Amino acid sequence: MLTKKAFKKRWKNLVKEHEALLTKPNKRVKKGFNGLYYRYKRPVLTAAHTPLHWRYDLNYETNPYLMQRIGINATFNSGALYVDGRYLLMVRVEGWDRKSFFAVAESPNGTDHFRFWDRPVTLPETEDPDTNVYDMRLVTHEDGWIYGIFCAERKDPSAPAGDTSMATASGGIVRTRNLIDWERLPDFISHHGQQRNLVLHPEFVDGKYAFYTRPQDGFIEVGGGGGIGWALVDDITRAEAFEEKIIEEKVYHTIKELKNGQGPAPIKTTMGWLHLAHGVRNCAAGLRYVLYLFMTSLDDPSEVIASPGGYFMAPEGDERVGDVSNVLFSNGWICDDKDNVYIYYGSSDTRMHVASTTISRLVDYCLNTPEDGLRSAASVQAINNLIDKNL
Ligand code: BGC
Ligand code: BMA
Repeated sequence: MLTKKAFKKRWKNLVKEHEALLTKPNKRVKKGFNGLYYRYKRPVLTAAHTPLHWRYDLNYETNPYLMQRIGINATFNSGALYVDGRYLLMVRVEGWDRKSFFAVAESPNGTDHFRFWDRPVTLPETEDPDTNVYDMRLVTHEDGWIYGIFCAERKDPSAPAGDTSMATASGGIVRTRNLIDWERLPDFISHHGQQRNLVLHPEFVDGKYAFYTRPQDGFIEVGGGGGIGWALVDDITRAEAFEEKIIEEKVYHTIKELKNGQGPAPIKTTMGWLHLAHGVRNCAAGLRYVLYLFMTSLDDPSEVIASPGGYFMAPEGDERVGDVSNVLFSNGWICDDKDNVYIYYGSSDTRMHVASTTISRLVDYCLNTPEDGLRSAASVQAINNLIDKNL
């Protein structure tokens, strides 16, 4: 065991290293800029950013080796909210024990100096306790509440004895005024199977709460139909979708061939609602997750009015590797009061990044990127159209 002096010295070093990490400035990467968005040099959050007092017992008597008692494995897939000039992330934090939970991290500028609040979120449970919770979308609704919509995962009660992996995914709902005290509402009831990637639309539609859904036949497989759905709900304290209409389908031989899901809640622009989503395809190396955009109508947010073809962001460089490699996933973005957009995305279920852009760039991208023609010949045609304009 350490001497008291060595204990103190080791602690001082840990704090120093941690502080150095938390205060490192981040820079946009200008090299290779594609006109759409800037990536940043460093991830905004990693497991190492979590507070030392979540992981170490600081008492010499009970932890004479100054060992980590609790380990954090990853920080990823964060919801995001802009409140009074503060950039808040609702981070999916995963421990060494594979359980995810939520914790708020705050930055003064959106791109660096993210720091976790002192305690993770104490999320109330329903009578049917969640095994695992993840991917919270934060939405300030026009009803005045801040909602957190997340995936609540439980062991499938119909799993045969010995099957320790069959699970169910449902839409969990909490609400708060201060991001500290949370009220848990009953899980979203869907008559179309399991739900992952449930998202609340920020405004009432025809006087009702509107949800983007993602009905799926099984825990992983979306199965029949499939895509991003739309459901109206009378009472959010007993949210039940009697009808889910698919507004944004999965499509053969595209970036969303296997499944897709709404990312964060859409952003309202003068040209329509801007949506960020993820698309998944299956290949020999496993599932590949990329991010894409689309727009819906201001009059009817369930009507798609722009579908730029292909992906908007795909895993690059170090982002490609992690616990679940080849994954970019986003459930949070922030539009500040100057129309700057910060897209927060997790890479490979391991760490959090930011990309910055503006509303006008995103709208231009959506309205002027050719749609996916769905065949190789159509892709060549789209390139030839551009060449004809240019030459
Ligand atoms: C994991 C999620 C994943 C889901 C489907 C869950 O157990 O926690 O990250 O999206 O399985 O693969
Ligand atoms: C999904 C999500 C994410 C995750 C992804 C890849 O289904 O809900 O949490 O990033 O799988 O594992």
